[in-house]
Amino acid sequence: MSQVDSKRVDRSVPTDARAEPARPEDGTASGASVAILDHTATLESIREKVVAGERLDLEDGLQLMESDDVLALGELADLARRRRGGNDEVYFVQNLYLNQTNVCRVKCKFCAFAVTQKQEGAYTYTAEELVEDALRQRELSGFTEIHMVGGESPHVDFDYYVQIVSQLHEAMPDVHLKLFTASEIHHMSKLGGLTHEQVLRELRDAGLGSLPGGGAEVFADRVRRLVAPGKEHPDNWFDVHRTAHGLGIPTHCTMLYGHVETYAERVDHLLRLRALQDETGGFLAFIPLAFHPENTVFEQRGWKHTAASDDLKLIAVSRLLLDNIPNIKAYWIMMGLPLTQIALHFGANDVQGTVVREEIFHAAGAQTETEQKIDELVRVVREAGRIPVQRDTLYNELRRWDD
Ligand code: V47
Repeated sequence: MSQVDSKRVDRSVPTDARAEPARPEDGTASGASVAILDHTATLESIREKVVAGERLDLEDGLQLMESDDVLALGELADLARRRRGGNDEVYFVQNLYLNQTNVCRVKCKFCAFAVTQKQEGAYTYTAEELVEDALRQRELSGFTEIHMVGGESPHVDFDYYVQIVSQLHEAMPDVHLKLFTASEIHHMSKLGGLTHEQVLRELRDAGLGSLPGGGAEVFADRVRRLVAPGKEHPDNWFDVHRTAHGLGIPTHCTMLYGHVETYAERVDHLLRLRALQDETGGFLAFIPLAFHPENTVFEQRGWKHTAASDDLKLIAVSRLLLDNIPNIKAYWIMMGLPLTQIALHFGANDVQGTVVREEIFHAAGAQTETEQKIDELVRVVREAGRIPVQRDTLYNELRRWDD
């Protein structure tokens, strides 16, 4: 049984924890059984809700995840997107990726990027080095955003992060700084003996513009215990994002799928994000992140890259359930450009960015380029029958190609 098949019959959020990631063939299917679904009828009742503008619930989410009718899911998601005001525009941002350090104390089992300070290849850049690098890159491409995430290094202090933000902001005041996952913000609060609010206020005052959505993984305790036992509790992820939204700092949100999570745990994750968005409205976009197993313990245990059908399903179901998050990103770095084009017909309306120099997915086996030029992204979006729109981080239009 494949990893994906193993999830189809498990509709509960399991509570048992295992010390190690399960082998694919161990799955979560044992003993469970559900009635064979009449997929056509099921999707028809969900379609009626979409057309009526009714919110989908947990049961709907499970039925969507369990459906093998990927084309029908895509069509439904595109319908939902359009009924909520979406049109043919597809966004991208011109951005530079930086990683301040790959040194990390956490040792998440899905991660091929992190090292310890003593390992070969460990690096921690100073604020000056990051500024110098960014300025050099800026001569080559006129990015409007810096996206930076990194490890939770125990060998730096909170001031290190403040210096990074303030020096980048001073050197490039017109560039939006989208820096540090909620996990890193939580780490800073520990380093500095500060609350999340104190950390975020200080970083915002130094020039931070928004937060990326990483660190969310899958919120279910069972999954966290299996894939990221050393990571802070998901409550901290929510507290950081809720606090950021309260301070006027918009954020992104993610889900890392395709490892040990069940369909029920995916739906639970999406509904938790939707609930916070109801409360704050601070999420700009959701980005499903497909697990890349290379150079992780999962590779040794037989895990493979997610199937294209699962990637498309994730895009579609996210669009259908996250009725209050305006943008769903098809991350070309993870799915490649051809599948990204199809994802634009499955509910996605953003292809992330030009992404100069991605490291996290490439450490874990991504075969995609590490950079796309604007011309190439424009071509890809156009060939998919959509209108390319270059945006800034806050989704203001900078340029469009609709001739
Ligand atoms: O939290 C780590 C994921 C995240 C692997 O907000 C992996 O626009 C797949 O935050 N296979 C960090 N995923 C990256 C991140 C991000 C990326 C793109 C866009 C945005 C955004 C944010 O990367 C981690 C984890 O969930 N990750 N290792 C891996 N082997």
